[in-house]
Amino acid sequence: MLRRPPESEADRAMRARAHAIAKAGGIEAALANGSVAKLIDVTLSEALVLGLMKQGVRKYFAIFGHGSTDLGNVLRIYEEEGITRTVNCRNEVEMAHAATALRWQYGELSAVVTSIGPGAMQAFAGSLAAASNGVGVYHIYGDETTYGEGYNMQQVPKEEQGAFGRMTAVLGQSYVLHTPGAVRDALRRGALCVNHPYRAGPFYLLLPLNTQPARLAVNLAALPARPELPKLAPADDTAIDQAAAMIAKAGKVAIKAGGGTRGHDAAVKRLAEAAGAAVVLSPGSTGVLPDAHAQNMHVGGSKGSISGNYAMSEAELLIVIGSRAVCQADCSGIGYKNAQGVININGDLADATHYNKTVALIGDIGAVAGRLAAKLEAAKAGANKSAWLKACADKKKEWADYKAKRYACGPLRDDAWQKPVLTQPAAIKIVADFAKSIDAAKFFDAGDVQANGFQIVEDDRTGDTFTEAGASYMGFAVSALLGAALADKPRYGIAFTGDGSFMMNPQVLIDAVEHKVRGMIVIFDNRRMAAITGLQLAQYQQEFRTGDHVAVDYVRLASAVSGVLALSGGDKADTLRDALKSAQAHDGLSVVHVPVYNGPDELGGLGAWGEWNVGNWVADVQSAWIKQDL
Ligand SMILES: Cc1ncc(C[n+]2csc(CCOP(=O)(O)OP(=O)(O)O)c2C)c(N)n1
Ligand SMILES: [Mg+2]
Repeated sequence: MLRRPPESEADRAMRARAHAIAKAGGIEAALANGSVAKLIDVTLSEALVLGLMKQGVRKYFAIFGHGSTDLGNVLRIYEEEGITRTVNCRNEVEMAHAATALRWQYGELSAVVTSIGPGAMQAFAGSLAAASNGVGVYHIYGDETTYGEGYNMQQVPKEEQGAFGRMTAVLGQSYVLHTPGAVRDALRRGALCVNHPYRAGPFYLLLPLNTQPARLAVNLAALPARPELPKLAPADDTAIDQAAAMIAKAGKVAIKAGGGTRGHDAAVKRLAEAAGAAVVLSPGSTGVLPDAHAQNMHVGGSKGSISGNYAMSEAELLIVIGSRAVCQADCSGIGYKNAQGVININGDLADATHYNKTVALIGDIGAVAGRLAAKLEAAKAGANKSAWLKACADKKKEWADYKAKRYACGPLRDDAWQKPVLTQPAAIKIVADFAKSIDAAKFFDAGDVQANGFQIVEDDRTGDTFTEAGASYMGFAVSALLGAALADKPRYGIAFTGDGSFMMNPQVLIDAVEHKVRGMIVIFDNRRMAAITGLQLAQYQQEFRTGDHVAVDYVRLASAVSGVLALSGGDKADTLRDALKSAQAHDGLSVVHVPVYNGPDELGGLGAWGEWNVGNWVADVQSAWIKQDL
């Protein structure tokens, strides 16, 4: 057995502090019982860990390097004393996604720790998913020394200060801890950024190699706690009355429920019913209104659905809730061809005023929608919308029939597989139904898997599907499973991924086993990046470099990792269902490989129902956009 070397005096003092905090049950309690002094002399690394703890951050995803050894030493001692947890990962993009998922799915705030340079750069790339979906996460990167004694290996090789600080500040908010005493200010800014009520995102703390071990005086009582923010809503009823009158007058009203409506299920339902509005979901808001609710028109947008896109294009009045008008969710700005006006509920001024002809109801969705719904209920404002809702219901039926026909389609002969295999929609439907039957969370990776996925899922509440539609980052779904490694109460998750997306982050095979994640990866393998093939064919009638000829045996590949159970889903619905059951019974990570069809048969896909401002569609979309007044 390795004998531990004797601990330095500084480490002993750190351990004693960590021990006292653990014993008391937190920093505040340790201060109250006097076991830890209010004014302490600590390193910047420890001050940071203490400051984050004061904001409730005790969980870390890390790949250490020479850029973070000092912080790593603090995390080791604090973990040995039982107050922080660190999981080591195999890829920084993957761990950034895991931290994003931990916050998104479980509401638990964590920090990502990297070395300087490439590790930081990779985590930074991964943080696009947090930025795009409004998810607060701390990112802590090693950074160049402040003395300029010579280039630090892996820094940006320029005679310029703070390159990483500037880069990260473009994507989120950033603070270079050039001065150790600035840690208090950095953490105050960070707290607001990662806990922002409607525009949260990544906050980057850059830790120069030489300031990490620098000592400073810290007042523990003055380290900023997590901000408690009241819900905001308009101070008077002027705009709400105006909105209520517009809704009462209009015959055809649609609600576009964006990602911001997640968790506001009750408010959306009440407002929709009071307004007599058809509700169109975004990829990221499925479940906000139960799937079977008569007013739920499913997703709308560039991919969209028959019913969702019908409601978008026919509505005379648009109520936007919690949406930042993402092009694809919004048909590149031309989704609302008949809308004469907009009511926009959002906390963010810019998002709330994105469209012209808008009555902006600024504030918390629950608070604002509740006040508006009360007015509409009193005025019976939904009473004149029955013809509209009937027309929408017919379209919903059309969409349901259209989908049912595709689910019923049996295996189709595929060129790459040289045999009949399941279609991707049929296979995804089977896995989505299975997820529902075992109450598993669903994560969707990019590509056709994602687009088919949000067209297929039939959720009844927020929180059953996590589709990273903000950045559509290939590899997100499988990496997101790792969030469960640090969750207080992990939920079984199923990652739906394509062959392309899976190979972006296969590291999760190892990390999930190491950190005891229970969950499943289903690989829908069409032997290509089919979403892009599809776009190329739709636009230019030719495929170009979106597939290869290398056959990969994913079952063998995944089986090579001890602890992973890998199975073939076969080529039929029954074999897939059996494989899912066996996979779920495994106490750990399992992988199910499903060959899926790619080709021209129209029953092999779910279609696209909106417009998109890309490729050779640009001229048409832009000429429509310039003519409309919204
Ligand atoms: C990291 C990353 N690189 C590139 C893209 C662009 N992109 C979107 S979908 C896609 C193909 C996805 O292929 P696959 O995962 O096999 O799913 P399929 O469409 O075949 O079902 C690509 C290349 C992306 N979203 N993310
Ligand atoms: Mg593929």
